Amino acid sequence: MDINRLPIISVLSDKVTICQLEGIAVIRVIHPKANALISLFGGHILHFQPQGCENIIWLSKKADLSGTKAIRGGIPICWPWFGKIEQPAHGFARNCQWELNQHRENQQGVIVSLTLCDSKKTHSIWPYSFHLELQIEISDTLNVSLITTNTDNKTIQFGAALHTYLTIADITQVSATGLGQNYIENNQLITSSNNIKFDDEIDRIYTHPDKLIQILDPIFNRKLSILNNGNNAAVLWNPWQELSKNMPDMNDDGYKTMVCIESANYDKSILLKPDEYHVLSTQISSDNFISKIS
Ligand code: TA6
Repeated sequence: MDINRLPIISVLSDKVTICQLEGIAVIRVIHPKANALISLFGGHILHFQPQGCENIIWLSKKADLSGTKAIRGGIPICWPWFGKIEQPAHGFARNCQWELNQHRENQQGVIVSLTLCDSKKTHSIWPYSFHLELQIEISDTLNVSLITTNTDNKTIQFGAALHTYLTIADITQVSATGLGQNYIENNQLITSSNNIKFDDEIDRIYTHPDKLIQILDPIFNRKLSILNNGNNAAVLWNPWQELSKNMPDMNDDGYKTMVCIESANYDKSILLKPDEYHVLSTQISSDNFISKIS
């Protein structure tokens, strides 16, 4: 996708523009430090490309951009739960229209803040009042923070994930570090000190990850560093061939060029009393792989 050619809806500054991408409105950032696209539908980051680098965030070529279905790729906001604990899968925040709260910019980059509050629609799914703010800092690195504030008069209990799809050159050639040895897969708790192999579908909740997770990509000659905070797990997902074929919004070979590393609270274990808040974050950066290890 050529983000320079999107039809413009309104201009916020010479670097920040609201554009139309098929059925959704997106905030387009074109800055000397990095370019980015953020969909107001879902509060969903679709693109992040520091200057001089390959795009870091993967978006499916067949993603549904009509604004009626969750978008395949980018950074879906899973909230107020992760996975299929309840319906809809991964919560409702990724299917809601978010508001642009404010944006700020300087020579170092652009900060965009989006908000989502409870509504009649959200109360029909989850009967609590809340305020969500998504702070997105676009610079050499991408910093994403999801701030949940309990505006209800009862304690709320929830989970969340920043379900990041990362762009890689070839799934069979990458390796991952920092995920730890303990994970849940197919409802089983597994401990393994073996290196992670990418040769089949993988869907794991790592329960004791390091703060820093890295994806080493020798073909793109880069190391993606993911620094998570406020999470109790890191999720690793690649659907592989068969599942990709069965997903209408994924190319058959889409699995080859993506891997999900998610900053997650997978089990609805966050409790917030009225007026309390919680911050879940992820910071993503790219370094030259070869030069750093030599
Ligand atoms: O985070 C991994 C996962 O929960 C997988 O189980 C897989 O289903 C994936 O998310 C995508 O979920 P989605 O609802 O977007 O199809």
